[in-house]
Amino acid sequence: MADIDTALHEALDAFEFGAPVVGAIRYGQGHINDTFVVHTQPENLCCRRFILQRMSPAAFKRPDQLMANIIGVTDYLGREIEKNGGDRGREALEVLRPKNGQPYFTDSQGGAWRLYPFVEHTICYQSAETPELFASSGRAFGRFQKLLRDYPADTLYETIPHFHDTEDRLAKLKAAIEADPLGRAAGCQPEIQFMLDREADCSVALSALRAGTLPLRVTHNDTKLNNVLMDDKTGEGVCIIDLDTVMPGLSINDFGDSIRFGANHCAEDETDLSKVNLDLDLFAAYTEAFLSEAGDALTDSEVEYLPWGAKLMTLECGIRFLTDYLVGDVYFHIAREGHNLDRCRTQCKLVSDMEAHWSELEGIVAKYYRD
Ligand code: ADP
Ligand code: GN1
Ligand code: MG
Repeated sequence: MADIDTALHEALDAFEFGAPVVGAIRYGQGHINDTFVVHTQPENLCCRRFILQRMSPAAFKRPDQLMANIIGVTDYLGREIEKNGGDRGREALEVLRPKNGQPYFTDSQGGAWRLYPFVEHTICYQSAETPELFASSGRAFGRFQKLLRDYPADTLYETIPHFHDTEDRLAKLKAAIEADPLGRAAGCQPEIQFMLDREADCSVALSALRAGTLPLRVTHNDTKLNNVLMDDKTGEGVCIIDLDTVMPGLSINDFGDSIRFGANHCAEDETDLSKVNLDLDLFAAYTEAFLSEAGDALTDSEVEYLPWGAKLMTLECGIRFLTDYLVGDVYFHIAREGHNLDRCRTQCKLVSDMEAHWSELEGIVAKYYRD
């Protein structure tokens, strides 16, 4: 059994913080990595903070490749931000190497740890409190897409194979239903049926990719609102974080995953489904903002498929939560029994809502394209 406290102490010894460490505590609401904020106390100066993370062994089999991607992308973003007159120390993550000079530290249990400066004077929101705030995140993710437009995609490793391969996600769900190792399938038949009824949908974006209608780009692939840090005074997006899944992918998925998580007023694990509704005003605010930054870099077909990005990311995430529930919650961190099933149910509700409002979604996208 992995002992995270022992490993954390080894990691704290492995990095140079430049001042005494006064504490390290769990931080944030990510579902994947083990994240700690480290407080240090330089003499006669304010406390300096760092983000120390153990990369998830369940999600990432090759931390060497993962960190090569992140170092390549953060260096590139930093240079582009500087060229545009921005502040690279604040607007791009910076990988801080361990004392041994490697890109990350491996503890005695095999865990891989990395360190970033804490980006201060920012807020990480868990829900879009206003359309303005959500729009700021849309501009930030749109800008990210644009900044990486010319990044050499062939130098990126695929950190999680088949990450947004929705057909493969459905196949894995079917395998989990078949194996049903914990006997949980009987208790979630409506959710299983919901996913199986949408088998044809799972191929829509992939068929467009195979047909050459949608191009592969360098994308973030995990564009939740809590993966962008917002300025604590202006509310503008400052820094895109959680770069573990920056890989060749579809622009519509980056748009779609933001909508999935942010265009409603509920937490992803809300159990009162009557509260879980797609908010068309939030959808419109994000669409306008995202297109204002990324629009020129996208083709007509990509823009036309944006509603599909929203629906497919939501459907796929529901499939993933359900699969993880069936196999015993081995991938997403959970805080209670049935947590992944609760998360799956909110995704089903949002997919149904998107289906019910499909022509409105298309109309909003058309309205803001080259407006
Ligand atoms: P996960 O993959 O588990 O979601 P993240 O990289 O998103 O891990 O980090 C989890 C949380 O930690 C983020 O949602 C954010 O609140 C916080 N965080 C991560 N990196 C930084 C940073 N450099 N500065 C400030 N907060 C950060
Ligand atoms: C995970 O890492 P985090 O918490 O930002 C997951 C996403 C899911 C999301 C659902 C690497 O995101 O793909 O959409 O949970 N990240 C990975 O909330 O699997
Ligand atoms: Mg995250």
